[in-house]
Amino acid sequence: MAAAGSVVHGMWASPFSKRVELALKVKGIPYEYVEEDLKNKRQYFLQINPVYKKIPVLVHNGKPICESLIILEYIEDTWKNTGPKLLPDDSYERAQVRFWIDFVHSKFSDNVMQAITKDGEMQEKAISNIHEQMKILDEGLKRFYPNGTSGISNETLGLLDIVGGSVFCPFKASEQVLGLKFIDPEKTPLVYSWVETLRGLSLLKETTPPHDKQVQIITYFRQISINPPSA
Ligand SMILES: N[C@@H](CCC(=O)N[C@@H](CS)C(=O)NCC(=O)O)C(=O)O
Repeated sequence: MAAAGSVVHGMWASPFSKRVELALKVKGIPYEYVEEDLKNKRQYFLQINPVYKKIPVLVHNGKPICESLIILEYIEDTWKNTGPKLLPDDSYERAQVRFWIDFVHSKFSDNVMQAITKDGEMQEKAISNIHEQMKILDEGLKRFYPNGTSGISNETLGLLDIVGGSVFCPFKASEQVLGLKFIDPEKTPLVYSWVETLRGLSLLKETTPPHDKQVQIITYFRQISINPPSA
């Protein structure tokens, strides 16, 4: 018989697995966490995500669900009446939230990785993309926070906050390693105050990877990408 309960298979530095943990915590769903070794994937892990072979995977009552955004929707569907609602009731509003979730999910992580692992023109392009997308997001967020972000709390976090928090709360580590500012209080004040509010919440503190450990891994990635060890 399949094991009852929820198991998150993740990796400590991954915003994709952190957002799944955060959603379960917001809902108050107990779960077990299993750290996967992505350099040496075990047979069981390949069985639960045979298509993409990536974390996160949520195994609920023995059944695997893959891809972070699909897992978040599954959590909201499965525990609709448990804890706070993560999506609005109105279908048009839900579509708007999903649109900006997709934007945050798809526009930043790859560019930050490029900024960390490249130099010269490629790095400049990635940094300029990040600044451009931040401005677009700043405009987009006005719909959700017309009166500012001070009302956000552990109890009112929605899916957009969960995805935004997982992507942007760890940004300080990349900013420190690269000596840059990605989230500028003057150029994108709403994104800045959103992320600062999220950073102040205990649930985000619990699910954001430790700053020093992130600085270490980002510095390492940058070093091996810019100056690969000679064979
Ligand atoms: N689209 C996926 C992305 C997940 C992802 O990129 N996971 C990375 C870790 S951050 C991974 O498992 N990489 C292992 C590999 O590519 O072999 C999601 O949203 O869940």
